Amino acid sequence: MELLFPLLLPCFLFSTFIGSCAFVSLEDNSKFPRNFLFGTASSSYQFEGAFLSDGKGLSNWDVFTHKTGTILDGTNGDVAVDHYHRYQEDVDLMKDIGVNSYRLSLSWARILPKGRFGNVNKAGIAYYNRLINALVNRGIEPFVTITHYDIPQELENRYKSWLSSEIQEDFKYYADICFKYFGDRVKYWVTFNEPNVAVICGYRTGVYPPSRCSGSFGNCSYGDSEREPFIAASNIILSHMAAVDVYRTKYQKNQGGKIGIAMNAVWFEPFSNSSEDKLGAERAQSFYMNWFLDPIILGKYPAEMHQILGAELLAFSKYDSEKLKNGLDFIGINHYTSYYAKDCIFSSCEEGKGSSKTEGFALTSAQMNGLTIGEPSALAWLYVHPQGMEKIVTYIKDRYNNIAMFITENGFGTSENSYPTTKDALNDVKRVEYLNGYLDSLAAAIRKGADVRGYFVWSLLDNFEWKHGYSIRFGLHHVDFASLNRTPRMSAFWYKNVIEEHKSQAGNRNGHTQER
Ligand code: PNW
Repeated sequence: MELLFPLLLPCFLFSTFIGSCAFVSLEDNSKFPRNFLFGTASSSYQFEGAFLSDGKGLSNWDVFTHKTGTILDGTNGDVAVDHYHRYQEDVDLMKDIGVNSYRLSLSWARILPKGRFGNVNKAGIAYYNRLINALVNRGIEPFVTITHYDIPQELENRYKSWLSSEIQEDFKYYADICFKYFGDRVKYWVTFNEPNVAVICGYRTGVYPPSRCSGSFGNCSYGDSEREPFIAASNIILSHMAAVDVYRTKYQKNQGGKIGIAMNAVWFEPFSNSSEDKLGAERAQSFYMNWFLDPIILGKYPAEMHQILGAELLAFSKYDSEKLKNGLDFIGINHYTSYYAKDCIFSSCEEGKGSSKTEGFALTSAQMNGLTIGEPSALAWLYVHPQGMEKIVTYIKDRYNNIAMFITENGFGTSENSYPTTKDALNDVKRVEYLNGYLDSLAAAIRKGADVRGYFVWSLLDNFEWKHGYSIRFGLHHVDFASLNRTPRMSAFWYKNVIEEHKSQAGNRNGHTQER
């Protein structure tokens, strides 16, 4: 937190002379804008359970986890943390922490068990109404993701889901229903969670459903790792566009909400100061995050992608490009980790992950030539590098003209095995250090002008962590997976303090603060 002081000083001097500061008034020492959303995040498949209750259809994740060998600890989300039945208790836990927002996702198969080929499941709508009302009644803003990886299996069976342009029609139909039933109370919509991860894991490495990949990219029975990710991505981008179009033309004026997308955002640090590695890091970003954000905001894929992939990229038609521009109201950023990036065009890289044409001929890794970017964690992909938060937010701010941003996820995973007893598991010092460091780094970006309007910790509770099942825990609350009892960890108390501190500082302001 001390880190901020040197950053505040010039602004303070400046404001003394001309009366106000460019970004946030610093008469107070508040680190975040007054109406900042502090929340926790979750997703339907990882939290709800009740996988066949009250008319819900099967999702792609239900089917995938029921196959042997797909999930490392052999578990599935049939029960998960039973949020479906315990949401009221969970809203109480949020209230105890003092959050003013909750990021949740809707299960498409709970609302439309067979996509647009069947009826709306009224019991599914009723469940989300109960949950949304419980939140709103307690002053907690629902921040709703329409799809967080799970889709009706029906769409996979009928036409191979994201590989077919038919899905655009289905997604549009589903999004329309969400706006219609919940839009009177939901003011923040996220169309997709991490489409870049969904596409890479589903169609390049094949470790998520529909388990498609080829060659050295993974071990799948079918797929084409060099082509299919780009087909799936283009259908997701056009589906996003279709949903935004429906929201803007039919609902936004009356309902007054905002709509965006949440990307997995890794900071790629050039491995050396050479211009080749800097360009390599730039390409890594283009092939990972800008791949989706550029078309949605700027109307076209990054130039590097066109140069390297040519026709395989499936460029958008002129009509779609025009429609795509300015296709969101805010950018959701899921940020956890940073990697080094190294050029593989001018220098030779080892064959394998990260260095292929499909990844822009850039090698990305947390460890390079004996250097590690930060402290490792229980997860092979997560390294602690708090500076990355300020850097990625600043990068997005500069590239997309400081469009409104939300940190839709940030969190730290621990392994069940690292704690011998539950008591130890509650004493999550490492998580507190991680979150504290990343939040400080975010505050620095905001002080320098980034328009970030909220921050969500992943996650409120331990939950079903995809490939890792229940062996990796991300919760501010520990969950005993046998009894499903929830117990707050040290990090829950830390977060409560952060929010209280913010409230008292924001409350002490004397009117010089710029409203956001
Ligand atoms: C996110 N990476 O996934 C998801 O949105 C959550 O559902 C998930 O539980 C959470 O993060 C923790 O894993 C990620 O490679 C997938 O940097 C990949 C990465 C980060 C997050």
